[in-house]
Amino acid sequence: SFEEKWKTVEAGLKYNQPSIVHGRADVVTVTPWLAPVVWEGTFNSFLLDSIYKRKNITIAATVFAVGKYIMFLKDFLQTSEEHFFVGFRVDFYVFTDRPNEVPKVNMAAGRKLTVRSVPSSNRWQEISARRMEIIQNLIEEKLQNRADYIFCLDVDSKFHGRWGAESLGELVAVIHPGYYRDDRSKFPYERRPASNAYVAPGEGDFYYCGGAFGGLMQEVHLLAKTCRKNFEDDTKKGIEAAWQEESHLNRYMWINKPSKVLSPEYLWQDFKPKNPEVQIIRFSGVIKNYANIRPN
Ligand code: UD2
Repeated sequence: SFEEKWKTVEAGLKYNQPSIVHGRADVVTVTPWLAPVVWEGTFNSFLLDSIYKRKNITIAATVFAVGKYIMFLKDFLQTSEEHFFVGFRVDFYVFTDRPNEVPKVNMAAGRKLTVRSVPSSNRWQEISARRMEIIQNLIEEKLQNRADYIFCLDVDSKFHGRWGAESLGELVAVIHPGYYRDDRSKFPYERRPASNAYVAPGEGDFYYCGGAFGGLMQEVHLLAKTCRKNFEDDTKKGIEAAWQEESHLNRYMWINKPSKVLSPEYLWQDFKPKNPEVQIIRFSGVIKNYANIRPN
């Protein structure tokens, strides 16, 4: 079990000698600004757990389940018990307009779930986009001194493999599984200069997911606050970015480089066949019928 293995770690960790000449050769494991790109085979999970366990940290995670998306919550929470920061203190914050339909999921000691009500909405774009405002408020009102790190995750997804301390960093972005082999001219960034989410041709590092991001509380607070303001200023001008808050997040990560980048192992999509460089899928979006689950 995790606890038993961790005892061995505490007793004096024995692990394979690290190498700086042998490693994964099929993927890039560091960005040009020297942020690690986390791929399977680049880290030792027990070593990382032992380092972070000593710090006695708390990880907060937000998830939105508005309208029919409540149906995804059970699998999301159940699989997170098996894979997401197992052995750590984890506080989930569920935002929903259907608090009575939040499923009962057994959670391990040290893990808890808080349900917060949010209004329903007739536009899915608004639900998706208002997340930044709600995350900003949550951090300001509640989390500033209560948790160290925060991850913000899409609910229509499940965990299939470890997502743990290797993902911790100041500002953490996840590479979108749909575009990482493409030229950046094909990335679906917002391309209208009038939008605050604008990314010019010839700019941009990667295309990141709106469905998973995180980092230190202060960093994610600044991200949420900035994206919310940029989104609202766009709205005043009658512009909605191509992929709502995902577009604003991509603009933010272009200006403020993430200190750690998670490979597409950390957010795959079930409809996509696995590419050879993806040795493990840790978290993946389920197949959904948009017409049946979105309000419009
Ligand atoms: C992409 C992004 C998503 C968001 C969206 C932008 C990934 C994998 N997905 O996904 O994060 O940036 O584009 O428009 O990066 N939600 C509800 N109720 C609703 C609609 C949405 O609760 O009726 C919440 C829910 O937590 C969901 C999230 O908003 O997971 C994103 O919405 P989506 O799943 O419809 O967006 P999708 O899959 O097109």
